[in-house]
Amino acid sequence: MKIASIELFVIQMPLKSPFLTHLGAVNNREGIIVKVTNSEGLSGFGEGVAFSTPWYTEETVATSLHMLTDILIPLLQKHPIDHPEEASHLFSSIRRNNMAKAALETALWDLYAKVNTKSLSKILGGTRPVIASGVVVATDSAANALRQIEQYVTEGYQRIKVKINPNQDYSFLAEIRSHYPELPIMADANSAYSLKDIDRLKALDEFNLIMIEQPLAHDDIIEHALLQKEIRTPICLDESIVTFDDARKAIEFGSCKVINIKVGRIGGLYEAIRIHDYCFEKGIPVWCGGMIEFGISRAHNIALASLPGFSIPGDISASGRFWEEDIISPEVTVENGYIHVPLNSGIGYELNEKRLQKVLLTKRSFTFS
Ligand code: OSB
Ligand code: MG
Repeated sequence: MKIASIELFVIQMPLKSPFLTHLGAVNNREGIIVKVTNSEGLSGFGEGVAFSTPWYTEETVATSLHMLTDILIPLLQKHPIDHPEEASHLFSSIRRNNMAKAALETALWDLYAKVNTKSLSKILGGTRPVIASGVVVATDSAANALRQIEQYVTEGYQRIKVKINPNQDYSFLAEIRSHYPELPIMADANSAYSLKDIDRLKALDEFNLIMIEQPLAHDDIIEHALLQKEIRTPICLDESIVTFDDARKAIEFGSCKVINIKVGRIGGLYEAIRIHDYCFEKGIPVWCGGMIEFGISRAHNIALASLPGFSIPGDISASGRFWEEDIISPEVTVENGYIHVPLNSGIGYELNEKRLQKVLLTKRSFTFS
């Protein structure tokens, strides 16, 4: 992989409607698009999924830019690599900053797939021609949630995830269930509860949720294991799983029965495959999480979700779920609840240069000798 240049594009786009959790609202999405070009003029793309502020993890767009500019790209300039897996090993000398690492690592995977004229799905070991699509409803009233659910069910989404917290759980879910007794529904708490809330969480068992995502602290594995013994609803961990070893320990302790894999949160596709393979062996279902992302990260998620262990519909919705116009061409679409896994080289979507220019805030370039 003879790299000739790397470009970073910081972009910003308004969401069609606010994304509300108990941690705050996302109205505008800032992100980083990474373009790695080799000596033959082929380009691979990655996306930095950190938010503008550190509400979900400790990283931000600014910390990612710093890590890429001052640490990760210089490291790659000093140590040329032949395979994206080497990038993952190279970056392991740097503590955390997983979203910054993944932004660059995923671009290298796309480039590697393109050099080998194979789809990224094939390169990663994907087996599914289509992936099942789920969608997230993140709003602050049952009335709004019902309106959105009705629309998404009509659009064919196979599974609905709703955001819950102690001010919006039992009666909120009861109202939704009364309208949709059979719909596959799950709830994501983004760490809104503590072990004091055990009875509150136990009461949610009656709604037959597919799972409850990250009820307790963002960095906890121990107390989730205690909670899982008390509730019937399977626990899924999101924020708590930052490395392969976190996944291994969570499964060994019984802290969860399902794992949400987000490429950015765990530092790249190599780690994602390791966690997938381990969970597959242990019979733990995984699904691909979402980060309110633009089309580049969405495309990487589609390739990843084509692996055999991704047996539950992920938070991989259409480009149009969040954006008036995405930065890729064609846009991601959902047909009868499924997204087709592209067969062409790399991520299988082109960057929409015109749209990129329209939403561009700043650009940085790096040349390799
Ligand atoms: O907790 O899964 C989460 C979005 C941003 C940050 C955290 C989470 C989410 C989502 C996924 O719920 C939204 C999506 O991209 O579809
Ligand atoms: Mg989550």
